[in-house]
Amino acid sequence: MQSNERAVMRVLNGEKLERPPIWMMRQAGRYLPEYRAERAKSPNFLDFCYNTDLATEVTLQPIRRYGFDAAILFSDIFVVPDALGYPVRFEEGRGPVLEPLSNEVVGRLDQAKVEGHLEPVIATVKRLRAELPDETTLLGFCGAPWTVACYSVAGHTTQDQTAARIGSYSDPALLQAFIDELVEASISYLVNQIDAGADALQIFDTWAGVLDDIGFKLWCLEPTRKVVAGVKALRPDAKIIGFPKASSSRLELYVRETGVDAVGLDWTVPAEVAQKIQQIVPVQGNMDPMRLVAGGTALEEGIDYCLDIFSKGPHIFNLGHGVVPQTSPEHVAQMVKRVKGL
Ligand code: 1CP
Repeated sequence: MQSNERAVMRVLNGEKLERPPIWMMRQAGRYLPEYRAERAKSPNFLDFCYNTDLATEVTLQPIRRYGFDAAILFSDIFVVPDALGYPVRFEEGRGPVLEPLSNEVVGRLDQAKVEGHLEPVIATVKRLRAELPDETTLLGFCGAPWTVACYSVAGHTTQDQTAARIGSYSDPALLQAFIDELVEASISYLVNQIDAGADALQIFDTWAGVLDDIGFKLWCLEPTRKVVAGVKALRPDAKIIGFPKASSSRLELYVRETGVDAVGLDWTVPAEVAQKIQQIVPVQGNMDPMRLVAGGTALEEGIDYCLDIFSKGPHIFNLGHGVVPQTSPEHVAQMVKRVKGL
């Protein structure tokens, strides 16, 4: 099968399908018992990401169980700073812990180490393309520079990225220097994913929505535009989905300024905005993941609403953000069936 015949790729090429293809952000993860079993084999989360056997296995699990139309490479946004030599680790029950951003740590980053360090992830992409069903699209990804930088400035997960916003105002030169390193490393990482067999790529900008107007231009639009342009300069046919979370009112600007081929929508994007964007580029989304936790009529209503509002143009069914660990695997099966009209 040609890559452009796969359902998700057809939509990314602008086709409207009778039934939208479906995949789910964070589809490999803790809501699946088979994921937890594999995860237990590697207590260190980054080691888990760099273990080609384990990462291949957990990427395939949701494809086997549900027959999603796309698989997303199992990895994490923090493999890029890790590859640059940025101190990052995962703590049980706490999540990512990074050394706070400083001129000293940025000065120590080394682009020359990136490709070699990420080789196991690229090996996973190759294995996945060989093992996935022919009709399944393989998605690669990276974190958007701003979202990765948010965790670096704060040093850990926060609710509203107060520390990163203050840092962006008090020392923009430091943030810019780090973002520039992330842009360069992300371009090489994404190009290598394409060369290894990824059909398309997604850039996750989970924290785009906390920025003010000036910051959005500097830290979301500009770095994303550079990553997209950098990848496309080397691989002009690469398809890129942008996901600037919580950026409803800036989606049109984002699409125009970054050059992404499609855009992921979170669940707060109103139908009128979503439909307007869908006339410009294919869209992906956007059911609230909490409907998937609740199940029952709330789930059915959410699915039907999405199918209805996006029925006039190219659409990939997805959640508005990642599936959460407390989700019942049975609800996911019900969602896939309903979206597929079974
Ligand atoms: O213990 C575990 O098993 C760790 C949980 C976990 C998982 C399953 C983490 C740690 N990362 C991942 C995988 C992952 N992360 C994938 C691939 C799998 C898939 O989608 O099926 C992807 C695409 C990501 C991307 C990611 N990581 C983002 C962007 C998308 C999003 O969900 O917002 C972000 C912000 C992260 C950071 C991250 N990774 C992990 C944690 C605990 C965190 C912090 C999250 C937070 O701030 O709340």
